[in-house]
Amino acid sequence: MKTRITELLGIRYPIIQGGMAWVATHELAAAVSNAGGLGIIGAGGAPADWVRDQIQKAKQETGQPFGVNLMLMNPEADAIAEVIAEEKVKVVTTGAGNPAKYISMWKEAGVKVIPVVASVALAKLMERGGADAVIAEGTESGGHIGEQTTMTLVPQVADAVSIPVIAAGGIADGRGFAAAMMLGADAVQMGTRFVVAKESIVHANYKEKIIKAKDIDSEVTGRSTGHPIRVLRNKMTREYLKKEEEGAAFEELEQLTLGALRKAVVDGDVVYGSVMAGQCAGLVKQEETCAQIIEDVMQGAKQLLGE
Ligand code: TUI
Repeated sequence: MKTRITELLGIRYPIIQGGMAWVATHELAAAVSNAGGLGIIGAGGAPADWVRDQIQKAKQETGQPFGVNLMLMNPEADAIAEVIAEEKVKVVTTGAGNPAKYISMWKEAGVKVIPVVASVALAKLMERGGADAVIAEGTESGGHIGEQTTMTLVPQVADAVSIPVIAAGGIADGRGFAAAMMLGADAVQMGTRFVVAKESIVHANYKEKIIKAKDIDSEVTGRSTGHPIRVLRNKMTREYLKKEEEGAAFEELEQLTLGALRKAVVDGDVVYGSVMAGQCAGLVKQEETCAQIIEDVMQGAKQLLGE
């Protein structure tokens, strides 16, 4: 399937893997790229030298284009932005902030720039600043989220900018892909479904928790702190939401979540850890290879879209 995004990035299928902190390592990114999508290494809160090492490993594992996601709240964001330019990574996506100050450096290095936006205003700002495309990410997503739903955000962003739009949030199968195209998207980004991929290094407990999740099993922690994060419900979220309701201080809440994502992904502690996942977790039924996931999404979409 050809779209403005497959043309822009030189990839076979308009499917991008979310740049998930701790989850989106070189193993997952290379597997997605080798399967014809765009794999992304998630810098998350990691140091710059870790990101460089991941990029170099991915270059060994795939000859296809791949990207890096820069989470803008990372204290080493400046250094990581430079690593991305130095390593001439094909694509950078950004999240949880405004990447305007890095765009010219990346463009000069030939890096395609695709910021995640959660509003029309930021999408327009990014287009004016030279972004090559934007990812319009709805509140159905896992992790750090905005307020708008994918259903409302994607068409409004598509109307507001002339660069390609990638839809994210709630998309896990061919139906979601087809719907995103109908909303005006040129590609989709999927996170939750790729967490459960065979090539994903995530702990088996985390994958199992996603596979077992039902429609109503995600919750949003941190609305009161200004950092809303969608995760699957467990002991940690129950405690967190109770404390939040009681008006707990930022520091106390931070204490509950500090290192919690690592705990879930690496140690498999899905009781006290932060099991970030989107509302589409209920659509994810089994562990499959990245190639099987992409094949399934594209097959389903092609039937619906009649292509
Ligand atoms: O970034 C994400 N999702 C994430 S990042 C993350 S790591 C983390 N861990 C603990 C605490 C905080 C983060 C987990 N999940 N998605 C992309 C995204 N960006 N979603 C929403 C936004 C966004 C929101 C507001 C982007 C820009 C924005 O406004 C920026 C501005 O300054 O105008």
